[in-house]
Amino acid sequence: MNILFIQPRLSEMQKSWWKRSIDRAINKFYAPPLTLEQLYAITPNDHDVKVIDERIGQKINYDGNYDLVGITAFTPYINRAYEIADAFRKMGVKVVLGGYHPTAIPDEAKQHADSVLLGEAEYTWLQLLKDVENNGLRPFYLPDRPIDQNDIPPAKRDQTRGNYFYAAVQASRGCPNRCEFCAISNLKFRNIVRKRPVENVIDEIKTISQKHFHFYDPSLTLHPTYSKSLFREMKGLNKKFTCNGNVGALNKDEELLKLASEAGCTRWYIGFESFSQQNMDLLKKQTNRVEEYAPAVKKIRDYGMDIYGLFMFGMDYDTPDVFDSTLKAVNDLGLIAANFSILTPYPGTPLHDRLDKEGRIFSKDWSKYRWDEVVIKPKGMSSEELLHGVRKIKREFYSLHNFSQMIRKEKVLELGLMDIFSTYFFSMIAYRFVK
Ligand code: B12
Repeated sequence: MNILFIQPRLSEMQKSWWKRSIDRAINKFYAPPLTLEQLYAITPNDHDVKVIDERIGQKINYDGNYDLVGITAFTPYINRAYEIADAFRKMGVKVVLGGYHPTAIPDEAKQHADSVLLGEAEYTWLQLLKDVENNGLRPFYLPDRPIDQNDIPPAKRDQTRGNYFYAAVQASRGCPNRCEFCAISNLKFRNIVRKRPVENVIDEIKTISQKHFHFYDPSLTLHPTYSKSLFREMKGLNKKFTCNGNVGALNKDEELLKLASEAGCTRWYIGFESFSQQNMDLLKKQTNRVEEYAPAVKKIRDYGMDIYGLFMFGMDYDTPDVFDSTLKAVNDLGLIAANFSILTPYPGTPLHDRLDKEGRIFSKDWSKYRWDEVVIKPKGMSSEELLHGVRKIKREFYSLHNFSQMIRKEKVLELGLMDIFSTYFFSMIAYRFVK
């Protein structure tokens, strides 16, 4: 069969060409489409596969004689995914939707697709292909067991590698932590951490042509023993990488930090979320305790790595002064890159159910479910205060004045100009001028 896999763009495109160009460049650096590369890899070789990533400006050919179109989408991309799906179906082409949003709300997705594949695809996709060939496509496919990590082939990158400055790899899937807002651990089977054999991951990394890559694992601190053996084997591969991790483990385990650094880790992405322990308790994020933020950051820096801090606003204990106090606290930590988001209740999460019950979700326009729009009524401030407060902290954090202050801080300059450039300036352009 002739199969097309699509990563849609956001439904609201940036209007001016320069904003669109910067958005594309950011995706080329930070967001290689591992989902499509993985779907391509699990498709048997007797099918012809084409991979399209709209986020980097690639165009969909609606006249490509495709027998089957597979579209991936998490929530902010779903409206555009539905638009593409509707267009192909009008032409009589079969469409399958998959990914986080269709998995959370399969009945909604089914209105725009011939079939919805829920959860991980490694087992069900093969069955689905056979069913299409036999004209017996079912409306829904759901795996009956978690995917054995031995059954994950290396991603196929021959169509994508030339387009992205960074590559992406996944060593493990799942997270047991059940943070209230998280769309991973609250889905079936995704609350079980599954680790790919280290040798498989190493073999895959060796095939990557780029020097830099991201680990797309939910967190590489969930099983430190596993991560340590992975990092040990990576030493000498001459790669640079970034990954996600949690404060508690990073603060406790210096051996992990040392091995990560020796393996080529340049930056940990950490979801600090809030400087209020009450908020953290409410979010049920037990992996990070506020009192450990500063020592953890210091230790990571001591081992020559950088930190990208992720923060959210609009939690129940946030009041209008939270923006100023957070800016001060982030600067005291000495972070040079951070993202400030608005709490968003993704479908399928306990946060969504709680706020929905309390009548506090006022928009279910999924295109607004990005980090920069308000869809909830917060408790401690108005929705407008939340929106303007987040815009203000982004502006102030990424101001030249703030940058000149933070660059003087101990250890920051030791990160090297390239790291400072790639973290700080990209984020500044992204958050101050584009988003
Ligand atoms: C990499 C990543 C990104 C990248 C972009 C990746 C991309 N393709 O666009 C970046 C860093 C840009 C990003 C940004 C954001 N992200 Co993000 N991101 C991820 C991450 C870490 C990995 C996703 C991934 O590629 N996994 C690897 C592949 C192989 O797994 P997979 O996608 O699950 O695919 C498998 C199955 O789901 C299935 N499948 C998936 N799609 C399809 C389609 C078909 C047709 C079929 C058959 C099967 C199928 O098959 C695959 C193989 O089994 C996940 C968390 C995680 N670890 O999963 C969050 C995650 C997807 N992100 C999330 C969010 C919320 C965001 C942001 C809105 C966050 C924010 N506040 O800034 C932004 C939005 C970006 C935007 N432009 O608006 C949420 C999504 C929740 C939701 N319901 O939408 C997640 C789940 C994180 C979380 N903890 O909740 N993200």
